[in-house]
Amino acid sequence: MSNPALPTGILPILDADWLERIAPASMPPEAVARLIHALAIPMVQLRAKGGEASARVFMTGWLKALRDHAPETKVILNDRLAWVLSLDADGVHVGQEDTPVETCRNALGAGRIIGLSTHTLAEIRQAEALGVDYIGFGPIFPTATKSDTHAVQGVETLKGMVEATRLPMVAIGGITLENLDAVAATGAHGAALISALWQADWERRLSAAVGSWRRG
Ligand code: TZP
Ligand code: MG
Repeated sequence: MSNPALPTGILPILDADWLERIAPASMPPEAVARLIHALAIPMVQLRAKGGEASARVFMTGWLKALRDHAPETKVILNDRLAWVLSLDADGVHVGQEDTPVETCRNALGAGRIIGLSTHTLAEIRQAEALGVDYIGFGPIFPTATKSDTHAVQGVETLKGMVEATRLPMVAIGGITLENLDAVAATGAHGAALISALWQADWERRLSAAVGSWRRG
């Protein structure tokens, strides 16, 4: 069952590989979760592509910090369907090659959120038929954070896709504080960011992103 009223806006992705690479000592999960709460960020995604054990430690730790300090924020796990249930997260985000949406919906029921990555209008039409709650669309700009991305879409294509569907659309890929206004201007419901947020000055970056999205 899709939910067109799903709150999105800035969708921070806490990505294990990226966080390990930059490892800002000043980024304790509790402090990050408190700022997410203060900024009333509605949804966060946890993404850990590595081995089972380290991915589970990453997701468990972040989920606990968010539950303790940002209890209203929905927490979505990238791809790890089984852990959504065992860790009691709010939903799952899957790619085209991940666990099928039908399997996710059967496991999670109507009460939890399912997001699906899309890259073409055909995939968006499929997502509509599958009853996902929101779709990701991208990469909007070149990104170095994910290597196996599709061709860059650009904001004009994004705008066309936003206009073509009623599904909430979250833009992703290469989104920065500098190009965020152009993304907001397309009418997209949200923007997911990794590398532009999680830097040494993450507090300033996260606040600025939320502020500029809400003004835009
Ligand atoms: N999916 C498409 S692009 C991307 C993902 C996970 C990476 C986004 O990272 P960044 O650093 O915001 O470009
Ligand atoms: Mg995936």
